[in-house]
Amino acid sequence: EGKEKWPRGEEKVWKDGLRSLDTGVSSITKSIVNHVQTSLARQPHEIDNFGAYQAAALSVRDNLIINWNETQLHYSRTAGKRAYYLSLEFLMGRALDNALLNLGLKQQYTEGVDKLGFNMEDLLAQERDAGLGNGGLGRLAACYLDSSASQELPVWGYGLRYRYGIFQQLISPDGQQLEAPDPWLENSNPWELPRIDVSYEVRFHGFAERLNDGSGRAIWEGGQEVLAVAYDVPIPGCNTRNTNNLRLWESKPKRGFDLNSFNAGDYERAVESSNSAAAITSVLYPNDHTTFGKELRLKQQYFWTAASLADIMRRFKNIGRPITEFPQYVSIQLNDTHPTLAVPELMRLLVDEEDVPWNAAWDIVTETFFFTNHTVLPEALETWPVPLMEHLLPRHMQIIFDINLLFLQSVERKFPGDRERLARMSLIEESVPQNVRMAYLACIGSRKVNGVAELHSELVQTTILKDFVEFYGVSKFGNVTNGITPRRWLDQCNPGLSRLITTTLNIEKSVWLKDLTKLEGLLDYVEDEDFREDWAAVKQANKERLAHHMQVTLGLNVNTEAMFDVQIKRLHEYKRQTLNILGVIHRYLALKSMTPKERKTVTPRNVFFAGKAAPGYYIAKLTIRLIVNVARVVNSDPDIKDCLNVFFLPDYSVTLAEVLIPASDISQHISTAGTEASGTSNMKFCLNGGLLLGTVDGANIEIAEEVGPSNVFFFGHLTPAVEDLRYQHVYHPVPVEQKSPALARVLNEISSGLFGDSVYEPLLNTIRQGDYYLITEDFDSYIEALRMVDEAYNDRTEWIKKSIRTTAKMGKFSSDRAIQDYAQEYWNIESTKVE
Ligand code: NBG
Repeated sequence: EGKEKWPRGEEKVWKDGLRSLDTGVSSITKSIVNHVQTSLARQPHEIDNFGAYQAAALSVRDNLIINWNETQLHYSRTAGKRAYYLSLEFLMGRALDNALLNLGLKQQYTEGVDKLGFNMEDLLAQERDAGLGNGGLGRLAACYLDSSASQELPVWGYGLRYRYGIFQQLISPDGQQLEAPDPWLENSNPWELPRIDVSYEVRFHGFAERLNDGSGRAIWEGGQEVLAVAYDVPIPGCNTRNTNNLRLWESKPKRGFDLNSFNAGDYERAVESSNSAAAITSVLYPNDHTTFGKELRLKQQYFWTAASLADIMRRFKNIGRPITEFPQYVSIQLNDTHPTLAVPELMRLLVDEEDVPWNAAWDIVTETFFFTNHTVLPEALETWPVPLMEHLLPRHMQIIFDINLLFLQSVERKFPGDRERLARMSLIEESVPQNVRMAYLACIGSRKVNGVAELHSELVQTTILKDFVEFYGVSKFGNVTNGITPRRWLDQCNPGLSRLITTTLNIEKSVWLKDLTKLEGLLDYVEDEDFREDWAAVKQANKERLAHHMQVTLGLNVNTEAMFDVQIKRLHEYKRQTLNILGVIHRYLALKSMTPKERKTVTPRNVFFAGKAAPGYYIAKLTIRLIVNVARVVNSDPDIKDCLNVFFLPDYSVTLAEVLIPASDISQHISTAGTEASGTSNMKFCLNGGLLLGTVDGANIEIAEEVGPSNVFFFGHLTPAVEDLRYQHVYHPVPVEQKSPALARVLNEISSGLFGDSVYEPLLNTIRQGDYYLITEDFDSYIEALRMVDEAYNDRTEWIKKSIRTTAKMGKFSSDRAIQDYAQEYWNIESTKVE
């Protein structure tokens, strides 16, 4: 990175050898053929779609690398402040289409590929998703990378290069989720560059000995050392040469194997230690909103933060500024608590290795880090057992105890004698064994703490971090409402709508893609009948595209005249897919009790579900099973199948979302109020002209504020009521029959075996007893909201107007706005364009 001088040889010869970007069709076809011939070592006559995809991808990668190099040189030369986004998950999806669109080369490559006898769509379909994330948190990180590059901001992502991404979901005929591994790197990955020259040693275990010389320093030795090797993934910006970097670490044994064991004749033991090093980055943990406390997960977290910080420190040192200026050149965003070990790790680097006095080091740390919280669900707040941490990271445990001691002393000074407060705020939970509270460590180690939507940020400040707000004051706490990249989530996934918008607004596509508030211009055309017809035709084509996809991949027939009603997200009780399927059963029962003539007047409806359940989440898996069996019964009922169909699409992914979202008329975001921090698919659906059916939760609220209350369908209790209602359910339970007879009837039909034998009782009992997620409380208003959706859909002209108004008002939810919020309010970095 950033070498300026020609180290050897003749400058002119070097310069003549440098390649420039491919932009013309003929240079593109040349480069593709060249990759077939050399990189792939294959004959033109035996190239199939996959080979052609690989060659095209390598050719695009060449362009990305040229831009990447220019960008890194530019960032080093300007030596300005940089920001780093530390995330254990980056849910990137496919790269080829995104790269072509951002480079502005889609048209040329499509023509080139055509000349070589291939079809671009077929090649795009060859690519495997990079599924290095669970859901919203990981996809948010991916959207932020796209926006950082597009906004020409010097931001790098740091993550792990998992050999296996999120598991592949299979659904057995009786509705059980089965998990298969996702060996996404199997056929080689053209989108990464191995950097064998960039590697760091990371230590585990061993002994930490304090020097007790008043400096706070210690020496940490022994244990196991593992190598972190960098793989770089270029991140192209939209309509700019700026190409940022996502650096992913792979773990490797420091030496091939343990020579001592090998010489002692124990070959197996020798190889074992190398296996344990490689295991660190072997697999993405498939849990979301919950932590298992597994040692390997903690190893991943430290391995990744240590390598990333070493790399950031090395880059900072290249600038040659004194260490106290570190925060003037570096901001680091902690994406949830997963990278919190970066706080004690930076303390260790500064105090033990750079000889910075403790207090000065702490000032540097607390100027450098920023922390985003992504959930207030209590079961999701990460803690680690002290004995485990002590065993794996003895020096970090010491540092955490020291941070805690000094912190509690300052709390004591502010609130003298308030013992309960000290216990509440301690970084150490006094359980057996003790636990380290990672959210508190991230909070006190950071300059700013933010939530991801207005309501959520409010809840962070009034619930989980209330004491910290009282201690630090509110100015340390803020909100950055999430956003989504309109490049992938409109231009790429919905080319028809993108074209219609560009011709209607009559401006360059990249202009509105990079200033999404420009979509407001569409409001001028709401009363234009021709435009409305075009708008409706795009939606219809997207519904047909989805139907075709389901026909080809699942052999299913989908009625494209029906309303498309979609709920796609991780399976979780708080997201209430259960409420949705109970509503479907309610509809089914209502249809059954109609005469055939009455049924003919009903607008047909297709209800789509997709989403993965954490492998150990029993109730979530049972919900999938119920959905699949309801689908089986409903879709095969001759009375009903013309007015209601239910589908569970297996193996939800970024790529599947790209087909589902543009096809939706209405989508459901129906979490119990106060539980969904933000949600981001709600924004994607609305951007694509789908209307929203939701609770007053997360970013739904801000979407409604933008598009206006008459363009969304809201129902259910509000956040302040939730706590009381839960209390009543526990201490003054009222039978479901009394609360909601309609729901009681649905539950009884399930119990009586309408959808198969009695496996569903544990799921039903979560509703009948306790009902933590308040299905009973919200059921009737949910059914009423569905009725209003039906009614509104029957006035097709009005519906299309709502759809246009919704898209038009989504400007706020571009991740460009969100990333500018972070850049300006938090990181203090500036855009810098590569010319
Ligand atoms: C999730 C929230 C979503 C939010 C994403 C991105 C976690 C822990 N949280 O509501 O549940 O949209 O984060 O912020 O995955």
